[in-house]
Amino acid sequence: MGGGGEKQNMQVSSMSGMDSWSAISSKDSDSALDKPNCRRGQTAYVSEDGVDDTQFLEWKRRILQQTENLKKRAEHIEEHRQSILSYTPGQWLVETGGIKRRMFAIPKITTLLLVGPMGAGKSTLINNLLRVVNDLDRGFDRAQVCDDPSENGTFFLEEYVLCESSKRICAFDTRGLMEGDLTEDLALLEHWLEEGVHHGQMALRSSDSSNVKSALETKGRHGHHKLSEKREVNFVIFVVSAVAIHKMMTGGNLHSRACLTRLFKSPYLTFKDDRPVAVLTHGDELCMDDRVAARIALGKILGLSPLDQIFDIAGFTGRVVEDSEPDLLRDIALLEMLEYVLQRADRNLPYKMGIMVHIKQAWKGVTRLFDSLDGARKIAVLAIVFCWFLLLGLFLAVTLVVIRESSNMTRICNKKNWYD
Ligand SMILES: Nc1nc2c(ncn2[C@@H]2O[C@H](COP(=O)(O)OP(=O)(O)O)[C@@H](O)[C@H]2O)c(=O)[nH]1
Ligand SMILES: [Mg+2]
Repeated sequence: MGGGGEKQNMQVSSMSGMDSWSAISSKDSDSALDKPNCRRGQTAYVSEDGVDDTQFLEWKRRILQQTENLKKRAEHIEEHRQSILSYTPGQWLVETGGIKRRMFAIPKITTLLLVGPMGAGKSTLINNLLRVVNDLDRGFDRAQVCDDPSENGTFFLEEYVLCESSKRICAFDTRGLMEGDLTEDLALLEHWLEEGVHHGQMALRSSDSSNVKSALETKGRHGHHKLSEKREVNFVIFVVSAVAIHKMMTGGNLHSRACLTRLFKSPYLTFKDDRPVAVLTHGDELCMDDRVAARIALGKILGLSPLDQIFDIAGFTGRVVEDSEPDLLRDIALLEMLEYVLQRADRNLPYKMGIMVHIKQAWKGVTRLFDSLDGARKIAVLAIVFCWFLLLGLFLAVTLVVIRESSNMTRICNKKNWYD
């Protein structure tokens, strides 16, 4: 993948539309303030987090500078697309510490997992990635986008092959988080990251209403997901809506804020020292100051620098909005975000496992399955296991007796033959 030093660091932001950016950059920024929710000058929540006006203006200046740089790089968008299209898993792997390339478990396909709150824009992001990587027409939709995700969200994990020609990169759309018990969300993350993911796998929570449960169990009854290949997750994209952050901070919703932090900081989402990449969506619905403030606030919540690892990419939603994001800026930001993620995925590839690790993993899986059973089922399983061991013991004892008897018989026959 090409690119200079700046691109390697990928401190990039697509930020808002070219028009609204130009407006903000110029002295008269009123044109960017016609949007609902606009709160120019009301960045109090940023101040609460210890960012004073001077710091805020500095962040804003740097973010605007990033956008200017991004505009320049957009001239080479085709090179970025080609570098993604020619990507092969392990391309960015670095042999260090005497560990050779052959010692890494390089997958056939690099798997990215999109996680985040319900309605954050995960499915929209997948559609946008598919469109830009494969150079498809606007409005191309494959992942199911829901205007009311609580009614009809993503309940089954869906695999999307991002690069249709080479089939070397796939992304999984997942069920929205932060709609119920946080411990259940954390358990889902642990399950996906530890056990791997299947296309069509159901993401059920025990706190789901009985209606949802029975509907999902009916829909997923064929268990087709077991036929699909299991994918180990290579990197995570954490999707958050700027509007949600804005509401969270202005409304002083400390609980949601704490939940977001805990989810993001789940050790299962971290690959060695690399945290997931964060994508900030819905920024097009805010005015510039609020958008910058939301990005700074997200950096504080997740413990990231607003300029590093937070990609502000408002998704193309198919709706005709007056000053919607210009395609070119969004597309280059999407491609650069993808390059960043692929580099991180390759750098964190696991080592090939020895037999003992396989046994340990299998044992872990068995104990986890056992723990998930209720009391009566646990007793039944223990009884079955006991009977199996009993039968095995009996079988071994009988086999030993038979072997001993047959060797005795052979000896007697041999003696008889000798006397004869
Ligand atoms: N304005 C705007 N709307 C978005 C953006 N991303 C997603 N949406 C809308 O937000 C809603 C939820 O999006 P969806 O992708 O289904 O969210 P998911 O639940 O995380 O998969 C849909 O109505 C999308 O059209 C964005 O960046 N800007
Ligand atoms: Mg979705």
